[in-house]
Amino acid sequence: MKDGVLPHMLCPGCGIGVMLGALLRSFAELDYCKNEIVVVTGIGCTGKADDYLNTNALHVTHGRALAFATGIKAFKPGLKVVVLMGDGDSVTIGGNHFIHAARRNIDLTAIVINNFNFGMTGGQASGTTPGNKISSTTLYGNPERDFDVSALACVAGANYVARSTPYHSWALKQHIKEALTKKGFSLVEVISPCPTNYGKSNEMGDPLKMLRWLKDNGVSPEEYEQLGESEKSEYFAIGTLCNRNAPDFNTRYEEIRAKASNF
Ligand SMILES: Cc1ncc(C[n+]2csc(CCOP(=O)(O)OP(=O)(O)O)c2C)c(N)n1
Ligand code: SF4
Ligand SMILES: [Mg+2]
Repeated sequence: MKDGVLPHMLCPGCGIGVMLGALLRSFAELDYCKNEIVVVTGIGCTGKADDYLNTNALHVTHGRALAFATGIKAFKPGLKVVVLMGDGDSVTIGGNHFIHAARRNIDLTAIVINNFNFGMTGGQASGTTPGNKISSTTLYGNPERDFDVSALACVAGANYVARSTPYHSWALKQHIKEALTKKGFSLVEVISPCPTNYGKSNEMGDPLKMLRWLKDNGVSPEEYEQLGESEKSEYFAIGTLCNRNAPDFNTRYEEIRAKASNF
């Protein structure tokens, strides 16, 4: 942990701390040694998370965490690479890196805190702010539609995709463990409260009410499929959403290199 980072910078009711707790418990339960882990972060409230870790860490430019992480994994395949990003970092400013990391099926674990806005800079709309919702840049409602972060990773080629919330903290930890042990690109999307910006702008109530919203509106993928189109915008599916075993980038690269060396 860095000097001077306590008391921590997170607002009361923020979901980032629960994600961090679940990640640390996952490392401990999997018996990972801190020297074999690299945590890569971008910029934002989520991007500050590595301040509280004593693993190897790389804190890089906004939207570019997956590009740096790809480089680490390509050249040091033995390292366990974990990337912590906000929705702004991952699928807004960094959207191109996100789809290509999933398409390459590079063997790393991305954890995306989706709080539906650019939290750190005052609650501007991001690529996951739902249509009609209020943010500091869409004061009368967002005219755009939002990305489904998990669906995007799944169609782009990720091997493992799960969605959870800080309310479902035990399931969140289990998904992180599955993601960490899965070969190939794995994503855990964490639908997370930002009471200070998104929650306040959209009158979602205090942190407790926001947690209740996560409890009530996170449903199983089967239940979600049964919902009508208008209801779907109010609910979200939680659980494992995609699970396959396609060969990861490093495996394919080594196969091709072996073929090339036979010429
Ligand atoms: C290239 C660049 N553009 C914009 C910024 C300003 N900036 C810093 S943090 C941030 C918002 C981060 O939002 P998100 O990734 O969703 O993380 P959160 O704070 O919500 O956890 C922005 C826009 C920056 N630092 N660098
Ligand atoms: S601004 Fe939002 S995301 Fe950032 S620490 Fe506060 S509650 Fe969390
Ligand atoms: Mg955000």
